[in-house]
Amino acid sequence: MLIIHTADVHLDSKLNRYFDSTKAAERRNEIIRNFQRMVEYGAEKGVRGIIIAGDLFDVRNISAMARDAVYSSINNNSDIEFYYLAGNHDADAFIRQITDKYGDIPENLHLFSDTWTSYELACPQTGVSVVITGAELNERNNKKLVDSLLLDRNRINIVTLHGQEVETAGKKDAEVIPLREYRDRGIDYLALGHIHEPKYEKLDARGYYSYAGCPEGRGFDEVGPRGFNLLDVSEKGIERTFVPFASRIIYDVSVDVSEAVTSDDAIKLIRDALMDAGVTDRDMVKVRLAGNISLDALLDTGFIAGSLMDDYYFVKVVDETKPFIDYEEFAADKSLKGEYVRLVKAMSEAGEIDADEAEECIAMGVRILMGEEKLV
Ligand SMILES: [Mn+2]
Repeated sequence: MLIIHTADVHLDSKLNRYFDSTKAAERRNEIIRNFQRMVEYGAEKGVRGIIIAGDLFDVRNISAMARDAVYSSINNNSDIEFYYLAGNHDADAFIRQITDKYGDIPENLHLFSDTWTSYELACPQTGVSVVITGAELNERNNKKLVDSLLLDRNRINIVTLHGQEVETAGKKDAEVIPLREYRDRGIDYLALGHIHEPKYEKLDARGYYSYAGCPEGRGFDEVGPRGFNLLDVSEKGIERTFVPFASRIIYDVSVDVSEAVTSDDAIKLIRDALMDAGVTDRDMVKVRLAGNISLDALLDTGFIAGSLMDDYYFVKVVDETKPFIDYEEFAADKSLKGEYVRLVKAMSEAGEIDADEAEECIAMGVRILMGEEKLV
């Protein structure tokens, strides 16, 4: 029996940090489409249940588009049972809105509350069944909730929660999941939401815990493959496979541009590096310029990013290069530039500024003296 575990979809995310309004709207639609595609995938594969471990929506003001898309996905797939645990972003807006508009929630949509609720899900073909138990964490129930978790150890148990994993809980933490307290309770699979990076680890001798991660990366803190967990439940237990499913992947790539003297040299090096990293024209990438570059080099991050934007969905370029300074070269230089370099070097040697500051002063000062950089 197959079950999907997803979380942190964040439908209706603003996405205005990097994108203009057109691109942000396009990405929001892609996130909605990702959810629809996942349900279509589930229907095709004969998936029996979809667990949504919180943060299906990003904001309290749910768009009509996202609401109707989720409603239809659930309502049109009555062979799939949906287990929707509200996360810290969800509120109850979705349920209220679909009740207002459609009269009732679909029969195959199952909800949780701030105390434990269990649902049994069985596969008519194989006879395999699993118990899905979940509760929504908040400041009031968090300390005591685990004490009332009573599972039948003879059953296959999935527990779903939305919160930050910690080893042991501190005094007042809401929405934390103290893993130690969830061990040896008969959990086979702990289906978690909240952390956006996919993660799968051993919980105890019997079970595993996993964050499905957000299905589409939204910013440069959500790099790498994104998707959902596909659980294969059998008599032997639960086997988990991560299914990469994002329509675009976000990359963070460091490129050594030590050999570049012009922005165009750097662009060529970057293109090669991005090709090696497998970045496609659909993807988003943060390029970190690295290496030690000559003082004569002029790498304009704005120009570089602008050029690369033609070939990728979105590009951000950050300059993390260090200047390569050959002090010998300036030892006998009679120009103002030579004088300046010797002065900064003397200050560094006298301990008035540290080596990093000296490098920065020299790199900036030399460029200004050469008239190639404006004072900001
Ligand atoms: Mn989240």
